[in-house]
Amino acid sequence: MAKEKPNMNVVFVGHVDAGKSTIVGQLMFQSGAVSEQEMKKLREEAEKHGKVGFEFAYIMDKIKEERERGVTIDLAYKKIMTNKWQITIIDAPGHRDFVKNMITGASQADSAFLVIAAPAGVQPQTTEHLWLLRTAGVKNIVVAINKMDAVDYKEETYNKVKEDVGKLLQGVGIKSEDTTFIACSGLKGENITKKSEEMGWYKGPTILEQMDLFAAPESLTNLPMRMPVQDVYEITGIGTVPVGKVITGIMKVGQKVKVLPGRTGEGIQGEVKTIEAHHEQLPEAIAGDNVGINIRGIGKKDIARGDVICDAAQPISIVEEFIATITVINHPTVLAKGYTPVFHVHTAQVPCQFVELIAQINPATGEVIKENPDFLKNGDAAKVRIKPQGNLCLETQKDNPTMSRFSIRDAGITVAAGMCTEITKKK
Ligand SMILES: Nc1nc2c(ncn2[C@@H]2O[C@H](COP(=O)(O)OP(=O)(O)OP(=O)(O)O)[C@@H](O)[C@H]2O)c(=O)[nH]1
Ligand SMILES: [Mg+2]
Repeated sequence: MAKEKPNMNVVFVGHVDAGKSTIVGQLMFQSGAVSEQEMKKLREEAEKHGKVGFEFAYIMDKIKEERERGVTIDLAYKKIMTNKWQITIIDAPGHRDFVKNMITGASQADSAFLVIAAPAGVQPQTTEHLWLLRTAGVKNIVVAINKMDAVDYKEETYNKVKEDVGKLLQGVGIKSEDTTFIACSGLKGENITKKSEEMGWYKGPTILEQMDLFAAPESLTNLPMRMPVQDVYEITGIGTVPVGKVITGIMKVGQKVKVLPGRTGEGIQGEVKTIEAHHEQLPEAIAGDNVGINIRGIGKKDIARGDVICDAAQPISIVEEFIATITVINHPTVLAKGYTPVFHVHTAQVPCQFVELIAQINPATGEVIKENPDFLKNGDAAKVRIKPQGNLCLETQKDNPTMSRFSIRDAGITVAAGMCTEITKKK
């Protein structure tokens, strides 16, 4: 059997109407995943809705409301094989009302294309999405300057947009010189899978070529072992079986592990007896593997969803307090000190209180705008101090990025998202 190619998740983000879905749709069409016949049908449907030009976007936008309005609402996924990877493309919405879906997409991504329409240039969600990509820990970011056909394929316009985006990148700590910029037209299919003859001045990769140029996702196997518990089953003949994904490190049979915070908040120790995936017993599981395990010394009453199974030699901390960088996405009014929504961290859900709004920061540059603001509103980014109201396991962005991220939800909506930068351990 041929060796499977490694997977890489690539998200397309950017302001509404920048042409994300069109680029992805064109990529699928030119790669042969969509036939001429299907394309013709989509063109007819676009015409029917008075949305000529949206036919490529329709490959990604399948919901009725998306097609009628000509806007992406929810995430859409497509697989494509390149020389190096099996790529999962995630097409995110650009409209500000659907930012929470974009955040989910960003949280799943290894790499990203930030799409900007050349005629429009930098727009509000260009900045917001760039900041959210950084919050989600996405390091590989490439800028696609799209709709080049609408500016007569002029290098001058491309350079002007490139310069403006360069300033934004600098603000989030990315060097413009180290960043790839792609001049393309999703609608006309220029520099998507084929080198454009209209833009002889452009020497960089096409969108498809770029896929193979992305650096490999960081190996998470070198970090301490963490397995957030998704569910716990009781299986006859085996006993208690917590299931979930090993998100960092390596778990081995015989390894001493600690379950934190556990029912008591003290944690409880055990030893990995069996590891199973797809009805097969394994000697070990590595970061990315979904498994069910049995731990000697740990019964049904000791473990629940939200607990983290850790290497006993390097356990995760239960936090008394932590400092985080957050972006307010969708709060009905304003967010102030004392607010206590539910924090979703890995598989845990813990109410946490905002005890201090340390500073409002510029989402584009990270610079302090205001010390100790009285409140935060939608679109604001801030450094805040948080106190969990229960036992919460968390790590800093520096120690373990995947265990540092969280979203904040209240009454069914994602109010904010962020990452932990400093922790005070519980005694
Ligand atoms: N001229 C021109 N128009 C384009 C190009 N790419 C997309 N468009 C048009 O831009 C509009 C929006 O395209 P979409 O692909 O839906 O944009 P999007 O970024 O996915 O939008 P949202 O997902 O709603 O944020 C449509 O009318 C497209 O025809 C392009 O390369 N050139
Ligand atoms: Mg779209």
